[in-house]
Amino acid sequence: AIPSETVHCHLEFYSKKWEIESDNVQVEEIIGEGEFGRVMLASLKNQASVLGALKTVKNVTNDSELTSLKKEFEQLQKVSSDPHPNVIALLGCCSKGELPMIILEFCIFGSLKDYLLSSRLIKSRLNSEGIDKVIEDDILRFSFEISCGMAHLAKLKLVHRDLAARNILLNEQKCCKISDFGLMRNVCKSCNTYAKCSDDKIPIKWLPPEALTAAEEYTTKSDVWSFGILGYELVTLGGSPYPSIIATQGEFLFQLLNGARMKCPTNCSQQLFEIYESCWMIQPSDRPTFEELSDRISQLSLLKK
Ligand code: ACK
Repeated sequence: AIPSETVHCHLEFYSKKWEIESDNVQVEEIIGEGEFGRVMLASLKNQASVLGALKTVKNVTNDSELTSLKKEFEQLQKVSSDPHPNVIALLGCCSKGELPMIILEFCIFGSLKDYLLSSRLIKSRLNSEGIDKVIEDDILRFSFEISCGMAHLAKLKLVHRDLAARNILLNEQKCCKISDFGLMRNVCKSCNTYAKCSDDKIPIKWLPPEALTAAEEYTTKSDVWSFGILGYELVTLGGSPYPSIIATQGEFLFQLLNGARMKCPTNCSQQLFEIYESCWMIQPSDRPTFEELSDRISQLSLLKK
């Protein structure tokens, strides 16, 4: 039964299966803060030495923050019935505190984007903070893991909508974990569409033409396009896509429809880049599936051995 004595009970976050008593959650430190909430490191007392990443809202009266967290909780629950090593796992939730919280598995190395940028400074293969100099083998492994995790989300009919290196987390084994999926965080409240909004927070350079037009047909094949852009982030160690294009959403769409695409960076093998390029077909149905992508990437890894 739902406890009635609690003043602050966020019923929409209550789940018998997932509820963790707040007494069993010890907050250690703030890890990050974004527009859509706050992330903290927490230790879970009832599960010996388990660390979790606690996500909450910054302002409980802000509906869009609450909706976003709730949506994330729902999506994570869907995945929990069929978990995957490359998709972030849900550990629990707390509905009874002042702020609702969800608890995710903790990924000590943070986002792949930051990891790639830090690795640029590493001269030898290993250093004391555990950040490696990223070589082609790592890029192939990251690509493979992300495509496997995405194939799994696609199988569960979950569309990510913001697949980018900033939303991939690395755990202690530097294993990729897809996070922040299905949030629709880019939906602009004022105009209520994903595509038409002129808000510059929309990551237009990760989006395919169909997501940049009014049609707003966003599917798993749109995630495939973003996977190709993530590939470019990998091979440039956290570089920004289309570095030479400064354009509004409309101008950018026009350029894509006229065939503007990123070129293979000099340090990247042509075979690997061709895999990422195949994700940038105008027609969604001409793009590969995530299963095909993981097959092609694993073949390339085997060829190298
Ligand atoms: O790049 P970061 O260190 O990784 O900074 C962001 C910040 O919180 C805001 O999203 C970090 N973060 C999010 N989820 C987790 C998690 N499960 N484990 C570790 N860090 C996380 C993210």
